Amino acid sequence: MTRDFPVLDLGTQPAVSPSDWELRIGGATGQPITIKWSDLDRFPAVYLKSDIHCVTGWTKYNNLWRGIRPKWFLQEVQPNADVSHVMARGYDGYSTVIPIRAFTDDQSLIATHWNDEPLNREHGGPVRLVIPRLYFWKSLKWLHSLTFITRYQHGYWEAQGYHPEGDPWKEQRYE
Ligand SMILES: Nc1nc2c(c(=O)[nH]1)N[C@H]1C(S)=C(S)[C@@H](COP(=O)(O)O)O[C@H]1N2
Ligand SMILES: [Mo]
Repeated sequence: MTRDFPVLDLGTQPAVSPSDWELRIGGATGQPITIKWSDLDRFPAVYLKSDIHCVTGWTKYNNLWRGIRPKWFLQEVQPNADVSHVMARGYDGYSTVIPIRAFTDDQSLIATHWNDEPLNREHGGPVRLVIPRLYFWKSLKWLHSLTFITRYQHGYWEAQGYHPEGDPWKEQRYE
């Protein structure tokens, strides 16, 4: 199933079962919440086809992702008006920073399925982000928390010189 779909991470692939999975949403919001797997049913699932652009040069076209739209979450969480970015953290300790506009883009997903199969552990299951308008390092695997922030901060790769935005069409690879 993962043929021609490279696996890239820090070297640990946390095993998180759907029943253990938790997503903590907080930061600059009046309404911090924790979301569990069964809560995802409250939101409509959508299918989106998108391409993967990795900063190291590979591209993988026509991935069919299934998940829920980040902007639907926001209706529950109500981030403050001055929120500029979301800091996403994974169960492996990895983090990445995403401009709020890219996070709420219609192409973005909190994904549970890839090509009609539940997301496997290697590719970030049970739940990962898919932010197709940005380079793939922003598509965080093993999603564990989302923190709304009002000023840019580095995530893991951004602290090592990757670009704060990471727009493939502008070739924003490194600063
Ligand atoms: N939690 C977590 N998410 C992550 C990473 C990571 O190390 N940990 N690596 C990023 C990088 S650099 C890339 S290129 C993609 C790779 O996703 P894939 O393994 O599904 O191809 O995941 C991104 N999301
Ligand atoms: Mo990457």
